[in-house]
Amino acid sequence: MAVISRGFGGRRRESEPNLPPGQYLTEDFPVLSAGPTPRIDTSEWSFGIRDESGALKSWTWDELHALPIEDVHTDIHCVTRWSKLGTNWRGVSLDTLLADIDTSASYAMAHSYGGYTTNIPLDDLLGGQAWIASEFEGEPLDPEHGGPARLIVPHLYFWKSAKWVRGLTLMDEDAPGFWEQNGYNMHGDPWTEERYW
Ligand SMILES: Nc1nc2c(c(=O)[nH]1)N[C@H]1C(S)=C(S)[C@@H](COP(=O)(O)O)O[C@H]1N2
Ligand SMILES: [Mo]
Repeated sequence: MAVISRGFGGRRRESEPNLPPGQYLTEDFPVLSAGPTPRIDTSEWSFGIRDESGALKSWTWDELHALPIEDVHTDIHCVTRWSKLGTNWRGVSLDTLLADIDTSASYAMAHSYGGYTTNIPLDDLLGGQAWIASEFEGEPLDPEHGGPARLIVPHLYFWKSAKWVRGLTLMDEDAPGFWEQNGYNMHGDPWTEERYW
């Protein structure tokens, strides 16, 4: 028995098992950015991972795209309560990028062009849970949505999915990123409503 009602421009299906608590469904793709959209040419783009000893490994756009690209079919959940089910992305798995990096760190800080940061436990970036995505629904990712490439960690609230990502810093100790310093949760699991501290 499906219960469907309309409101706030979104549809709430109480019986939708893929909708985490407190979320409503949207067919739109809202843009949520804390500042202006940076424009980064792929010829100038790079992605780097700095480990806890300070060693840096980085990839140019072409180097990144020479790695295996995966199709990702996933739901996304924003802490402002919209969820979008069944989105399609293409990107390089963080498993691939972290494979050659010898680290005992437990946390990562994602850094974006434009200055945004967000912290994520390393375990949440491994095991087929996170990608550097450059395509959405068969098209290059729009700049407003983080193009040329963004992090996606879709099992966590979407603020962890840093748009215009330029790198990760691996850390032994957890530290808060941009929204986390402003009261958002250090982890952000939508199923247990880890919204704020
Ligand atoms: N660099 C950057 N990444 C970001 C943000 C941002 O402001 N800057 N906002 C976050 C938040 S709060 C959400 S909900 C999603 C929104 O992604 P969208 O604009 O593609 O919907 O991006 C996340 N990543
Ligand atoms: Mo968000």
